[in-house]
Amino acid sequence: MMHRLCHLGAIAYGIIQRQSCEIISSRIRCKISNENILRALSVTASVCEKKPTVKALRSMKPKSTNDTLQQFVDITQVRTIGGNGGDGQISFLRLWVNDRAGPDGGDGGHGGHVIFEASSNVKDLKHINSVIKAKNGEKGYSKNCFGKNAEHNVVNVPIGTIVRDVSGTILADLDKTGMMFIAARGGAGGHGNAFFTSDTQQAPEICEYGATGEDLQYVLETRSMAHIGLLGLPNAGKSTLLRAISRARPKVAAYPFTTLKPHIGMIQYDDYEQVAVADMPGLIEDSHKNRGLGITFLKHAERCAALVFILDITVDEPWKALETLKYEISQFNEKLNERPHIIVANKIDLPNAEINLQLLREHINLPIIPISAKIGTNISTLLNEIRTLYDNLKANTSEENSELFM
Ligand SMILES: Nc1nc2c(ncn2[C@@H]2O[C@H](COP(=O)(O)OP(=O)(O)OP(=O)(O)O)[C@@H](O)[C@H]2O)c(=O)[nH]1
Ligand SMILES: [Mg+2]
Repeated sequence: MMHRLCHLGAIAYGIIQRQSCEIISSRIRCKISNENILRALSVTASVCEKKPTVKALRSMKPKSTNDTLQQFVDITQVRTIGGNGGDGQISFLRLWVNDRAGPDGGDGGHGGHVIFEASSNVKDLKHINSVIKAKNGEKGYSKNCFGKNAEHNVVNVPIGTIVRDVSGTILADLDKTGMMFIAARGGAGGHGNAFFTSDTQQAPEICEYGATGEDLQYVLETRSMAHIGLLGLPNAGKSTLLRAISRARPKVAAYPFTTLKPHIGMIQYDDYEQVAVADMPGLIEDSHKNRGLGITFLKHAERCAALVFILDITVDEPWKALETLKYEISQFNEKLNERPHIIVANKIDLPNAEINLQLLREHINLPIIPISAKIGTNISTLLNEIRTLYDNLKANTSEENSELFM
């Protein structure tokens, strides 16, 4: 009995001890956790002082080996034809009690208009056909039946599309979602003979043809193309770089003017921000005088909010390439030189790149990012620089020049 009581006492003592232990340990835990929270808070405070860095995402999906055929279309000429109006009808009603019951020819329906509407669903003009037609109105019928009006042909264009006539005069600037421009009016439907009935003319045998729709030509131009434009002499490695940083597949080859039309790629960052980068055709000396591929693609550069100059570091005196690029764009539009930009020295994986890079650094007193677009050296630094440039642009974009940021 005594033995059992002792045993119970020991158990009770054990329980009490364990509980007190738990209380003590929970107190200690509480203290520790409080300390931890304080430490965590101080860490977060110190982290918050620094700007959080965003990383460019690397797509896990394997990239296609085929070249992208679709190019970015930022300017296009288009012919718009409105629908013709339906013809009126000549008809006389015959009833079994009255076989001369009077004229009953109905009017034709109106032809449809061709309308351009600004929409955020489209980003470029590649879906725009060279000829856009609207449907014709239906003809009138007997028994005073009017023909059906044709539906308008509404074509979506990107926000910020400028509509010009062929002589270059600006006719419309569709800079808000839903803004519309009637490019070609449809013809009105013709009247049927019932319309012409009068006191003096009780059985008119006349009707009208539907009017023909307008047939007009326009030049459509998007105002913004990409956030960042890649500029460089032919063969500098612009297309290779776009392939390296995005899923775009512009053609790459070791001969000049491989790229003839611009390509757009998107860089995706881990905070879901997307930065559009445009690969332009190569620029050469006297491009502003329409040499080489001419001023068309200098116009592409105009539609980018910031520029990245890509220099081939393996050529002799690479700083001359930068001078040429800057001279050409300033000759075309002086304001282009004031655009924020980054200078990139490409092909550092090749021999004598290091020496040329040092020489370039001596000649140009600006930050230069050495990369190899082909094997991927230093691409992440460039992507971070692009993101910083983009963030600064976004923060400094006023309402007036916000169109480049659409
Ligand atoms: N070794 C090496 N070769 C590169 C690098 N970047 C590009 N190239 C090569 O340079 C050649 C031209 O590259 P592209 O990307 O077509 O040059 P581009 O500037 O787009 O040329 P254009 O479209 O003609 O103006 C190709 O043979 C590429 O393989 C690089 O970082 N290292
Ligand atoms: Mg190219």
